[in-house]
Amino acid sequence: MTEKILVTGALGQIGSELTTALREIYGEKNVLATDIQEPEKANDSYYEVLNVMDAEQISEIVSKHEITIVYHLAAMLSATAEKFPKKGWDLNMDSLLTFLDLAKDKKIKQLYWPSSIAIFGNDTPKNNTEQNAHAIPATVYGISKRAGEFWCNYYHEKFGVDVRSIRYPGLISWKTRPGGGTTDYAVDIYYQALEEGKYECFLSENSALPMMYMDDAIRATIELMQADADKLTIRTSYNLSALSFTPKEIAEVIKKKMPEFEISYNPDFRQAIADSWPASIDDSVAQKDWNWKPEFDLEKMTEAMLKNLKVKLN
Ligand code: AKB
Repeated sequence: MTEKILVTGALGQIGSELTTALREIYGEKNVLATDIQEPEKANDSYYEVLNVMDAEQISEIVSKHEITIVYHLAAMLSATAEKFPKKGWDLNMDSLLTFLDLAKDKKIKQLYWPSSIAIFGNDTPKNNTEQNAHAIPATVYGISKRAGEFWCNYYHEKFGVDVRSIRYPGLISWKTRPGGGTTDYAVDIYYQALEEGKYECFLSENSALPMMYMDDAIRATIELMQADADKLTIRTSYNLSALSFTPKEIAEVIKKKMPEFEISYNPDFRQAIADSWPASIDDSVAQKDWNWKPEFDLEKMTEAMLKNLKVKLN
């Protein structure tokens, strides 16, 4: 049977690229893109406007399109959720529970939901943070992702729901810009390097954070969803690692390609968020369970970002 897939947040940073990748595998008309924005902004022939806070609408769309698999990406990220805590919590949590209930009631057979390195907190060991490291999140976003992980595990254990999840690090991509995250600087820096020749960073020069190029993240997501269920030992969310760098280190690699590029530092409220997150992640469980392996290092990613953005911005 051909799968019918629903992607929420399909116009977002991950959603736009994941939708394209899924359509290459399952076919154009088997992957429904949904987002809160109006269709004219979507420019997509298989698209529905969907407010993920509306459980009834979700249920209607799932039955109308005979959806079997959902990638539920719509969420409020760390920096925005600190400004709108209650809204962030409601959006990130209520919508997840709606999809978990649909899976429990066998209306869909598989669910993907992204978690984040934000589940870790100030007391978590910073380097090579392990899968089950002590985790008291310091942000609303982190609290919602940690609680969501527990809900996923609970629905799996209690009702046999096939829900799978990855704790994404900061994701770096050139097709669609991120919005409202703390790791967004590592995308902005490439745009500003090409547009202005300089960048003022909202984090301090030595703030090391785990990061990943989008191509790796998309491949990881699809590989996890296609992995044998009996190989998976984690139903909260998998640690995933690719890169770890500081603003100073990424700036140095950009400078190798653009010697005139300059960076300055003016940390804001996002510094405290970054300080509460790990600097690097141990993903040995993902490697063991579903053979995860990243392909992009900082040099290779910088080359791809500058090359593609140059074309896009011209
Ligand atoms: C954010 O910065 O909020 C996200 C994340 C690490 O989950 N990119």
